[in-house]
Amino acid sequence: MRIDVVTIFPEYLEPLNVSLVGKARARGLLDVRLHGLREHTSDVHRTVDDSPYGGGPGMVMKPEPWAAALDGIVDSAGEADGEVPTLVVPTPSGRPFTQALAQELAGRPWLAFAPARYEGIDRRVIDAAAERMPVVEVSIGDYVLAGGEVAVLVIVEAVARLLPGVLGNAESHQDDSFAPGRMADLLEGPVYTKPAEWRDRPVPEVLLSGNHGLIARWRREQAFARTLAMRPDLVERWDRAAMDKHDLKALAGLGVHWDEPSGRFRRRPIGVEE
Ligand code: JEB
Repeated sequence: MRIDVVTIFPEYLEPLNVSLVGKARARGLLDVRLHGLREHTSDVHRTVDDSPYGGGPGMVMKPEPWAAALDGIVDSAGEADGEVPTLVVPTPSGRPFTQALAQELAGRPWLAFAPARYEGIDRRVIDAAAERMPVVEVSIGDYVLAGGEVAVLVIVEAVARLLPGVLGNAESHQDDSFAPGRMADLLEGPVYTKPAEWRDRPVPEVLLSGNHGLIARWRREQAFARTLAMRPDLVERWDRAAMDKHDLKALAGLGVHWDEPSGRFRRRPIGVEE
């Protein structure tokens, strides 16, 4: 996969040289190219921002440097003409970034990222780009950052680990909490390693039992309990057909039952006794 990033802070993207993404690049699985937005200005001050039309606080990123930078990236496709990147624009008003979107992006051969600063980029840049290439405006969560660079790091890491050959078998992501399939919508429970006892805290005995059926069942119960505690909103997405009799018993112990009228699992209301 090829990834281009246009930013006024290329140094903010140094983490792309490290760890999983850095290794994927070194192994030739990922071709990451950083571009300084100010290289595409023509005034002595290398200006990338201006005051907003209509007034209001803050500054807005000027269209011309962005257009020049994006033109340069699209033109760099060269002989592979007709090839365009998918443009990913981090913004607090974007589509929520999820594992499903990470998988969608991991299926594309070429991504270009446009992390902004200030109050964002002049809208016409995104509208014009969308006439030439797929554009996805993405938000990494419901909190406010000062710019899009950290969002790029998040998205690139989530996408890179899905690329063929990037993760070793030992780090397989088949059971990830949000991956589609059996474990979808279930958070992972606790994990332990040696020593078997540490500061008077033993590892749960079942994990040392060697009984793999029992271990799998215990882990699943832990996952149910964890999901209920941390993400009760996920409970209504649980699939009845994915539960066996052991699951239903474990869930009953946690106060969760299948509700036939609504066709979903429900938490027993608290403070309401028969
Ligand atoms: C992303 C950004 C800003 C209003 C307008 C601009 C560029 N989940 C997220 N929170 N914040 C951002 C984001 C994502 N993805 C984000 C790009 C920019 C914030 N800002 C600051 C804040 N409020 C400028």
